[in-house]
Formats: sequence, structure tokens, C-alpha cells
Amino acid sequence: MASHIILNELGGSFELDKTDTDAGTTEAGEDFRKISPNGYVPALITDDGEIITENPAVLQYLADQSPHAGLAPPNGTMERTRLQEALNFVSSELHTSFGPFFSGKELDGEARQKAEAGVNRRAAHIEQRLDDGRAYLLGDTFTVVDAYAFVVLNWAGFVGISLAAYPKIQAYMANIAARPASIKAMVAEGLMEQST
Ligand SMILES: N[C@@H](CCC(=O)N[C@@H](CS)C(=O)NCC(=O)O)C(=O)O
Repeated sequence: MASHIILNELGGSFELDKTDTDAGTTEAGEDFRKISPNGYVPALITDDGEIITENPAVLQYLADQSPHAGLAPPNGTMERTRLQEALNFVSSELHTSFGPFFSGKELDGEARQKAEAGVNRRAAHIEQRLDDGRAYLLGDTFTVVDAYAFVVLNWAGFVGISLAAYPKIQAYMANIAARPASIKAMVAEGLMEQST
């Protein structure tokens, strides 16, 4: 979903192939394990046939294809290091904190409490980051990490965790959800109905 939003932001042409990660197949009939041996999405196949996996790499690759779109600061700058720092936080901390909810195992009271506390600790960090009034994680400009953070924070609702205690996050998510690229991706992935 995060790469999908960014592909929409960039406005170029691309093909989506819906993947059943449990079955290891795609809607177009590909053996997904041959594309991505780890078996999880996203996997991006470039026009040159390179396969790129892992959200932080896919998102930065996409941003770097159209530098004028400003979705990532230029390589070699401190701002780019800040983007990588934020992408790694979202990937290795926020994203993985939702792991227990998607493990396929029922979470008993204590395990659920522990897992919720893990999500809340990471959400509190984001809330604090937004506390200076910035609209996006890196400042006043939307970058690829915002698409990723938006998608992961959105999972809170799906697993029954309230983010009501985080007003900055609420406003941040509403802002990103309203972007045409986000709406288009959510409609295409069946998370939202097309408004008439
Ligand atoms: N480290 C990977 C994690 C990707 C990931 O967790 N993908 C999930 C969907 S959000 C998935 O495909 N899960 C199915 C599975 O692991 O089999 C990344 O950042 O790209």
C-alpha cells in the first residue's frame, strides 16, 4: 500500500499484481516465491527487470526516479539521512510492533496488553515528533516515509487499538488520507469505496 501510494503520487505508469502471500501466488498467476523468496510484499520489478524488496528500499528507489517530485531529499544530505532514520524507525519498530496481531495466533490478555504497549510506545514517539506543529515526519513536506507511516498507523484500527490519545497523529493521518494518491490506492485495494 505504501509503494502503491507513492506510485500514484508519481503519476507514471505501473502494473499492480495482487499477491496471496499465504499461497505464494499472484493474481496474474506468478509463483511469488520466485519473485521474492521471503514471500512478503512489496516486491517491485523495474523496467530493467531488477527486483527490489523491503519498503525502505522500494520507497527510496521510487522517489529517486523522479527527484523533481520531492518525495525524498537528495542523496548525501543530512535531510536524506533523516529520511533513512525515519524509514528505519517505521520499518523495524512501528511495523514490527504490529507483528503479534498478524501472527495468526489468538493473543491472550497478557500477550495482547504487551503487544498494545509496544504499538503505543512507537505511536507516542511519532506524536512527540509531530508536536512542534510539523505536518509531516520530516517537516513541512510530504515524503515517502509519510506514506509508510500512514499505512502502518492505519492498522491500529484494524487490530482494535485506539489512537485517540494521539491528536497530532489523528490530524496527520487525516491529512495523508485526503491526498488523491492515498484515496486512489485505498479504493484500488478495497479499503475504501469510490465516492460518487
Ligand atoms: N520487512 C518487510 C516487511 C514486509 C511485510 O511485512 N509485508 C506484509 C504485508 S504488510 C506481508 O507481505 N505479510 C505476509 C507474509 O509475511 O507472509 C518490508 O519492509 O518490506
